[in-house]
Parts: sequence; structure tokens; C-alpha cells
Amino acid sequence: MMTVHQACHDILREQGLTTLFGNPGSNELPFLKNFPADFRYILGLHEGAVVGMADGFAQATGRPTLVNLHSAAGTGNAMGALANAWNSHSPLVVTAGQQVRSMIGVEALLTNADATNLPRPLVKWSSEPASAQEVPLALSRAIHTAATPAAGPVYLSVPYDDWEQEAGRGVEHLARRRVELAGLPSAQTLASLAHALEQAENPVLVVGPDVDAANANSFGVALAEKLAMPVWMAPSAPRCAFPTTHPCFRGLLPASIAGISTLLDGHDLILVVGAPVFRYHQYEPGDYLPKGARLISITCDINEATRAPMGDAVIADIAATLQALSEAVAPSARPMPNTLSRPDSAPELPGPLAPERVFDLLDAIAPRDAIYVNESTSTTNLLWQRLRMTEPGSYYFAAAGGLGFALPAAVGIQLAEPARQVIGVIGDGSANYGIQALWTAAQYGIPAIFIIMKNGTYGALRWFADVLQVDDVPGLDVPGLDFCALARGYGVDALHANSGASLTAALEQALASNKPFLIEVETRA
Ligand code: TZD
Ligand code: CA
Repeated sequence: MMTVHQACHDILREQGLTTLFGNPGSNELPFLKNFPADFRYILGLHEGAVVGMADGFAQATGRPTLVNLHSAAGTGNAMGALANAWNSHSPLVVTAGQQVRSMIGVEALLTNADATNLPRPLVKWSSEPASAQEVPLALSRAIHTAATPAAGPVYLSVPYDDWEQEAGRGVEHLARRRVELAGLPSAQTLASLAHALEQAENPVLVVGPDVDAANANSFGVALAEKLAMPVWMAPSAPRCAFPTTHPCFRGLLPASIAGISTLLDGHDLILVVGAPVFRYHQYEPGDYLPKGARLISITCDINEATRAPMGDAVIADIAATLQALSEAVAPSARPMPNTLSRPDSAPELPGPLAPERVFDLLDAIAPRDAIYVNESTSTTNLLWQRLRMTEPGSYYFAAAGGLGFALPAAVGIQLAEPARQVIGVIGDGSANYGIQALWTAAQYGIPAIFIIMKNGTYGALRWFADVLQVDDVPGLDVPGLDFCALARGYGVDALHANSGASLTAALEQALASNKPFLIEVETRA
């Protein structure tokens, strides 16, 4: 006889979900029993950290990734991280243990009452199967739903007495199923896109996170070069989809309605690929588009396509479409844009380091293919100006702006990418929302580097208070934190830096250590 437990483990193995990020409780123990030797369990000490690590891992591998949380309380702790995963199209298969079926009705301790509604609206699909025999089918469906474009988290609640039940007849078909979206636009749609690009006098390309997620960066480069187009990164960028040293690259679009239309003024065609149109942040009303401009977006996400307030959208496979388009368009005779000049290197001044100086030193010393995970909110624009990022998968940021992503995600990404150095650049405010991931890095020997930018304040909120013209707001400073002590408490080596020389020495030591390493650097607010 095959049990539900065996059937589900076969599905997970065949579908390649053998890394499990979790935090267990009693409801989950029967699922975890006899944990197979070819699986690995990555324990996180808080569910926000668990989902943040899994999110990083899922984004870096592009693969559906298994998460196991404890019932309602564990799921609740994970919701902030789930907001980021939902917005980054992360294929997370989140499972949670439920009380035994016969005690759900009386709401025994650790019952996940209304389990399927709890994670909504941050999941594509949510289920608690009606019987034990439907658990394997639900798991299979969960995996394929999570992974199919637009990818995203799904949620599956399983009563813990289901695992030892006998699986239903025919269950063996599930493990080897393949589900794929064949999403190349029709020849007609492609021809009309190519025509629009060729006819435009001054086209501009805006690339977003799903270009990087689809590993389609080189097709974006090919298209930009053929049409000698300037290229901008879509606002509030969660990933870097274009080499920042390329002559066509212009930088990060501002995250406001007026800011974007002002900046793109003069373009008659705006092609947006792999991004929402647009992920605005600060409210600066204005025209959605510059005068005379047409906008076309190519997206894998029907919600992104339909909620955009302007322009046309094509819902399609990002990589296949960008490739086909880059091959279809005739080269333009326009001159190539000039490479942006690099900002002057920041001088060393007395006192805390300027963030610019931190980035200059880091850029000089980090491997060229380093992966940056950023959650230093007030210094994001400076980071983009000063850290060169040329390889696909070089940059990650919380896609919903929910803090607590970067520190855990750095750990998950480093686990997924052992051949590249992951460097988290994290504010002294942000670091506290996912700090427990330091323990996971230490225990599993995951050698990510964490640079804590210690300016003693919620810098981005000070900036926003200025934008909103609000004064005397309480709760914006975070003095009295010792991140070296916190890191050591979790088992991670740490050094404090308060000068260019001490930062460089700490970075050299961290890079050579092949262990997780935290550097607390005093920075200017
Ligand atoms: N809580 C969560 C989960 N997400 C948030 N985005 C916030 C609160 C609000 N918030 C921001 O949007 S930025 C920020 C907060 C508290 C300050 C982060 O401070 P930091 O970085 O020290 O990490 P800077 O560079 O000093 O801004
Ligand atoms: Ca700060």
C-alpha cells in the first residue's frame, strides 16, 4: 500500500522540490517523519525568515520551492514575507500543518480555522483538500500552479492525520506530470510589435524584474542595441534586468506618475517588458505618459496587464517574445547612446562614512559577478549609480517593499548560487525584521556577507516625511543597536567598520572567510 505521505514525497522528488524551508510544529511532525536522505530541511527560526529565505532561493533558481509552516500562527508570521513573494512572482509552494480532521470543528489548539482564506490575497491558489486521498492531487496542482507564469505563491493546508492514510488509485501518475505555458505571441502580434518599434522615431525600452527572472537579459540587450534605444529600469526595481555598464543603460526610473512622464518626455514609443506599468511609490500626480507617446507592455502577468492605467499590453512568455522581437526588428541607423559617466569617487571625510564611499569601496573589492541583495532603503539610488551589475541575477530587493526580505533572501540566494558571492546591503532598521536568518546561515555554513549600514535612523522615512511635509514624527530613530553582538549571538562572525580602511579590511576578511560574515559600518544619515 502507498500512503499519502509516500505519494507526496514521490511528487516532491520528481518535481525537484527536495529543499524544504520550514519551521515546524506538532501539526507538521507527521509530514516530516522519516525525512528522506535525498531531501534537505533548512530550518529558519521565524516564519518571516523562512519565507524570505525560500523567496530568495526560488527567485535565484527559478524553480518552485517548498515551504512548511506551522498552522495559523506560523502562516500569520509569514504574511509580510508572502507579500514580497506575491509581488516578485516567486513560485513558493507553502504548506502548513492542520489539526487532525476530527478536531478541526471544535477548534482544538493549533487548528488553522478558515485555513484557505488566511493567506489570501497573497497566493494564487489556496486549498485544504476535502479528503486525505486528494492531498497528492492538491500538492501536484499547487506545484504546477505556483510555477506556471505568472508564477507566485500557493498555499496548502493538510490535516496531520492525512499523511498515514492510504493514497487513492492512480496516484502514481501525478509525480511525472509536466505543465507548461507555451506563450509566444502570434506571428501577427510579433510583426505588429516589430513594426511599431521600427517606425518609432525615438523609442525607449523599460525593463523589469521578469526579464531577469526569465533570464532574458541578453535578449533585452540585443533589442536595445539593434534599435540604439536608451534603456531604463522599471521603478521600485526588485531585480536588475540590464547590465548597468552598457552604453544604452540610463538608470532607475523614479517611482512617481509625474516623474516618469517628465523623464521619458520626447519618446514616441515606450516599450515596457517584464514589469508592472508602473510600480509607483510616492504620489506625484501628473500625466501618465509624455505627450504623443504610445506605451506597449509585454508581461507574463494578466493582472499587471489589466490594471495598468494606460497603454497596450501583450501577455506572453518574456524570454521567447524578447528573443523573437530582437531577431525580427531591422537594425536602426540611429547612433548608440553614450555610456553614462560614472560618478566621481566619494572622498573620505572625518566621521561616519558617506554611503557613496561604502559603495565605491565595495564595488572596487567585490567579485564582478557578486549578487547584491539590497534593503538599505534610503541609499538605493546611490547603490544603482555606484555598484556595477552586469550579470543576470545580480540584484534583489523586496518586491512589495516589505522589510525583512533582504537578510533572509541573501541566505536563500547564497544557498542557490554557491559559485557567486552574495552580499546583502541592509539598513540598521531593516536588518531587524529578518535577523533570525543569521542563525540559519551559521548553522548551514551559507557564506553570505551582510553589510549593515548603521545610520541610526529610518532614513527613508525621514526622506518621506520631507516629501509629505510632516514634522515632529515620533519613532524614526533606532539608536542603541549592536549588530556585531547580535551576529555573534546567532553564531556569525562580525566586524565593526568606521573608516574606509577598516571597511576594506573587513570586506577582505569576509570575502576570504568562506563563512557567513556581518560587517556593521557606521554611515552618514
Ligand atoms: N515595516 C515593514 C515590514 N516594511 C516597511 N516597508 C516598513 C515597515 C516601513 N519602512 C519603509 O518603507 S523604509 C523604512 C521603514 C521602517 C526604514 C528602513 O530603515 P533602514 O534604511 O535603516 O533599513 P535607511 O536607509 O535608513 O532608510
Ligand atoms: Ca537606517
